[in-house]
Amino acid sequence: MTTPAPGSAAPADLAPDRRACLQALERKVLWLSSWMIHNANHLRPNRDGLKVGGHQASSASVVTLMTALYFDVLRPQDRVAVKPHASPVYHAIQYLLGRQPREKLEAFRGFGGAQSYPSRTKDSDDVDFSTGSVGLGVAMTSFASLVQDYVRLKNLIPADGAPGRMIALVGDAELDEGNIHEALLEGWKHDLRNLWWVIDYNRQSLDSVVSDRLFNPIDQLFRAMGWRVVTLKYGKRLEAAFARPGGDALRQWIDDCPNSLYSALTYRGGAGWREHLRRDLAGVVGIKELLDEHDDDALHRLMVNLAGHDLDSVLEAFHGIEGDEPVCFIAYTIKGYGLPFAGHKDNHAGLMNPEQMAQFQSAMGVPQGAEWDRFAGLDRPAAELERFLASVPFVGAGPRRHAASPIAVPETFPVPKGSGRHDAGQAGMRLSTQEAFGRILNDIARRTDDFAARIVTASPDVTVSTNLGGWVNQRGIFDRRRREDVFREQKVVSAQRWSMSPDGQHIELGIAEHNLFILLAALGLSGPLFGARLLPVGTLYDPFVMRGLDALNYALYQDARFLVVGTPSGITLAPEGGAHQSIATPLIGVGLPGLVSFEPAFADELAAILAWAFRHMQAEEGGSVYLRLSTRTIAQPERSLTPAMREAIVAGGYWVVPPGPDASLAVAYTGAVAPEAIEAHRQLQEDVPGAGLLAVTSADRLHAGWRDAQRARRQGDRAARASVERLLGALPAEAALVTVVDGHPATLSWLGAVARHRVQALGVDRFGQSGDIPDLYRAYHIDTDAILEAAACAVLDGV
Ligand SMILES: Cc1ncc(C[n+]2csc(CCOP(=O)(O)OP(=O)(O)O)c2C)c(N)n1
Ligand SMILES: [Mg+2]
Repeated sequence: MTTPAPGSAAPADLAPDRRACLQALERKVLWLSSWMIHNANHLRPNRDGLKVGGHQASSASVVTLMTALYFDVLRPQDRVAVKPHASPVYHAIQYLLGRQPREKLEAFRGFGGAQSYPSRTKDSDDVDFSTGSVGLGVAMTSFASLVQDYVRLKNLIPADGAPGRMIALVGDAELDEGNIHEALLEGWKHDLRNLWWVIDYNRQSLDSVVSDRLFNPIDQLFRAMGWRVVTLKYGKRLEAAFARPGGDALRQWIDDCPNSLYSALTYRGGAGWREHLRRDLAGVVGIKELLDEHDDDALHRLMVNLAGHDLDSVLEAFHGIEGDEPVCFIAYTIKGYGLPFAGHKDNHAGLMNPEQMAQFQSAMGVPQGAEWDRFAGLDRPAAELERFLASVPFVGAGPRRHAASPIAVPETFPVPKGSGRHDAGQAGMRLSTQEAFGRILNDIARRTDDFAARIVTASPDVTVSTNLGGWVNQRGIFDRRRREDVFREQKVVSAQRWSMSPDGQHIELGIAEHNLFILLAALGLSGPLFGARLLPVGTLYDPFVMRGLDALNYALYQDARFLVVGTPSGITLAPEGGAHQSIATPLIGVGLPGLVSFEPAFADELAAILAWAFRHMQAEEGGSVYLRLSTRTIAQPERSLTPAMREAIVAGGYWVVPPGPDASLAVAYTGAVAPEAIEAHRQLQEDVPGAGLLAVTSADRLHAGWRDAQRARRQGDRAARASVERLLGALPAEAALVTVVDGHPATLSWLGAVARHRVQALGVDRFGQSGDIPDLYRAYHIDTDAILEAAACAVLDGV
């Protein structure tokens, strides 16, 4: 895609009154962002004694950059991730644009108010990407640009519109986050376009001043990744001073000035600058004159005139970009610029005290009582500013969030047949849930409908080993350019065909799991971001869900919709050993909001769950879905699921063998341990007549249903009953439950609380190790004998 970045009017086109309006608004954004935080901390009643907080210094740092972007440079199709602690700046800008009511600002950091960190779902003023956990929003822009290419190259959105730029406003310390580097490398592989990262190079983090000359490695890093780097260092006033006699020495002095000293002098003000320049540049022709011409205030203003606070420099830099290559702007700024604690190393969480705020208010010319006024204290008439704001290109085209119509999902998927040998004593052919998943996708790949066309898969270098190979062979790998499969051309025999083209529907990633989840976040927001709904499916080894966990959490926090498959899982992947065996992931599945998790045992269950999942991913009140699958091949039941059975599977569980009226025991199992549970149950029949066998396909769904029913009853709906309550209501109250799962036992142990049954909870709560399934199941007490032992204990001893 070579379409140039849109809307690049040269700064010369900027009529003088527009520049004046921008300058006035810049001032107002600084005021409002500071006031919003002050109001939250000092003027709102505080009921709990907690510091409310907010970041006046971090906000002040990006006021000029964000003023230039939002009021001039951005176009409606652009999408922005704002560094989390600049949330007040974002909300102030939206308020000025008439897209955020005053009450939200007054309630900043309060319940129902503007959020502490920009939130797509909780804020009402059109946040493009949520931020908060530093680094993730930045990476999100990379993957959003990949998704934009994906939907454009496939003509899923009208081709006539210009592509948007995906823009991140990045804190300099944010670059310490490893996920940014993972995203950079991955982005290089995918030849990303239309991506801007604007680094707020204020040389301060939370605790301290960052290392000197950090810009060097940053510059080199981005260039090495194929980015263009634009450094905005000195503002127009300093540049003019550099052109005077002695200017070179002055520039050299600032260039050489350690970050800490520059920050400290910024805090001290004019006298400090004077003292140092007089001493360090004594005898340099022109310096004395320069110092004499400037009083302390003027000298201070000159010395802090960095380009990131110089509107003209910033506009020039942004408008100077043509073409669609990724650009990194290193914008020199000062943390707390324009505020009394500018440059102070401890200013991250610093707040102006009431006296400082009063002084600031008077310096800003804002009359008492007019603090929320959009234009009070500005040197332009309100009518002119209103006219200017009405002409801001960013908001010119109406709502920026797209509505994307749902994709019809097939009612059911054919259940893949097992293969291999019949097991003695066990009916049906053998199959693993992972293989069944691959086969169902393989079948979907043969479809010619829109449903199949909208599925996009992704995997961090485990495509083949998570059984996506068949799908990829048919649907191909996505790449902006067409590339043939060299092995195939060279007639090297392989089961995998890896041709790449813009038509491909699989995005192959490097190993970094963070990237998978952030890509899923971007793919899962393709509808609202770009207007084309996608059905993303990501696969990874289940233990490595933990590696990508913050990114998964981030994706869900933004209400991105996707299906993630963790496979293989548990100690069941036996010989691979403890480092590859997941234990806590079932609890992650239960614990994460916005994610419904399932762990089916059989292929027919999986088929039913998948059909539901693709609908749930698209439902208004739906969410994402997580499947925990296994490579263990187990005998498949010979049955044909009725609609009621499918419903029960999706609801979270069903009685394989309902308990008899006098049953004293039931065994409840999840996932790959089904054969052990079935066998234990068979052996129990003689001694414990009427014992039940409960299949739990989703502890998450059962638990959520239970909580919903409890809440409904508290709210007066006395008849509300959860499916798990109906299921366990069939088991006499004196009976015991033995639960078993290849994962943490807390996944199922709560079942005992539903209808007050005694519980023996089996599961894995120690790190695993290499072995085969019989050895490991025995060692970790999830084998048939362990179930029988637990049953005996429960029934005979009553514990
Ligand atoms: C993953 C994560 N770790 C820690 C934090 C806490 N934190 C918030 S801002 C910050 C420092 C950020 O410094 P920088 O990116 O330079 O931003 P500045 O405030 O200087 O603009 C830290 C450590 C966080 N929000 N996210
Ligand atoms: Mg910083």
